[in-house]
Amino acid sequence: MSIKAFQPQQGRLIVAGAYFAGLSGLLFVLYLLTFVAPDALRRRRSPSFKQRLEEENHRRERLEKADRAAQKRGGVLVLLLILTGLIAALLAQSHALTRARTIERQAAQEHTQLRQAATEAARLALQRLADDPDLTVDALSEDWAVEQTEQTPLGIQTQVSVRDEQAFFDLNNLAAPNSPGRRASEDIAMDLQTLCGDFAPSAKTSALRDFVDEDTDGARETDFYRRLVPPATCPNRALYGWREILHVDGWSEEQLARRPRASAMDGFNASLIDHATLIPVARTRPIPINVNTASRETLRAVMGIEQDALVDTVLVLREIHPIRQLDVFSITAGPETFDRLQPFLDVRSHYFRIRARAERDGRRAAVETLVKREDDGRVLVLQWVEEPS
Ligand SMILES: [Ca+2]
Ligand SMILES: [Ca+2]
Repeated sequence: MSIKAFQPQQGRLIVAGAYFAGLSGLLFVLYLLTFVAPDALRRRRSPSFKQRLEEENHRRERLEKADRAAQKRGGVLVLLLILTGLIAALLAQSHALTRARTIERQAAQEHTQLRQAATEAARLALQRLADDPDLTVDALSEDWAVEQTEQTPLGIQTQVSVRDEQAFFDLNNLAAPNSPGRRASEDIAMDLQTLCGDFAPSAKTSALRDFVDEDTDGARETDFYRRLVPPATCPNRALYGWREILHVDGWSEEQLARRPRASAMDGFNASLIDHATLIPVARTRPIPINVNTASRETLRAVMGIEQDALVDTVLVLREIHPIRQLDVFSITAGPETFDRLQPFLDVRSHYFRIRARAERDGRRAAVETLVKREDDGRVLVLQWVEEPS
């Protein structure tokens, strides 16, 4: 039956239900008067009824007393159970805390051991640099350039490599003033960016020079950065690392991304971070590249994209043995070109970056340090960075 069909009959059903309830009530009252009431009157008039009633009351009192005693015992039991649970929970928490502290202490000890191993590996690399038997020339065939892998008695694997920072063109050279008659560091920086597929590097390079040079004469100096929202600063000093270059107007992660080698733009698909570096030291003259360790792209950028013959001569000569004198290029390039390039070229290196890593059971620690090796072989630490664990 649908709800609409049920509604008209609803009133009638209620009335029928009320009649039925009234009739049932009447029948119940008749039953009480006929059967229950006479029997009750008889029992009440009986002499033994009062005695039975008293006995019944006594029995009920005894039962109630026994019930109360049982309830008391039950309460004590529940309290004991709660207390036992609380003690167990406290013991479990104390055990968990002790265990967490032990794990924390073990992790700290583990990290200390790994740090010590990485530091020791870096120190040995510094020693190899200082022990270089020939400080007048540096090439990648020398002992310091060989990556070292070792295992300590504690079972820690260490790996250390030394990178010649002068194998790269230092973009902080833009902080040094250009000398008359010499190649400008901006031209090198722009040629390098062109080799990296950036064919409009002029504004970015100019902004980078303003950012790192001491003076405040330029379009992208302090005034420009103060007007930005939010306001920024122009440090007017050599940059400490790649993160800082991202604050230079026009520079972004895109310039620092590693580009795929297999590109249709063959010859212009180099990655800037593979051929440039940032040595964080103030200077009045550029820090040159080492012709024995620089990549082909770095040599092309420094010597000029049109100097392919000179670049090829360098690559051929250094294959035979490390280049000891730069004069040899005076013949290939001509004295004038050689003179222009000379401030940016060297056959030895002073700046090196050491990366040491220690590893055991998947945990590791790493240190990176930038050092300067003086002409007499003394090695000075310029930067020391520990990788957070
Ligand atoms: Ca050497
Ligand atoms: Ca400046």
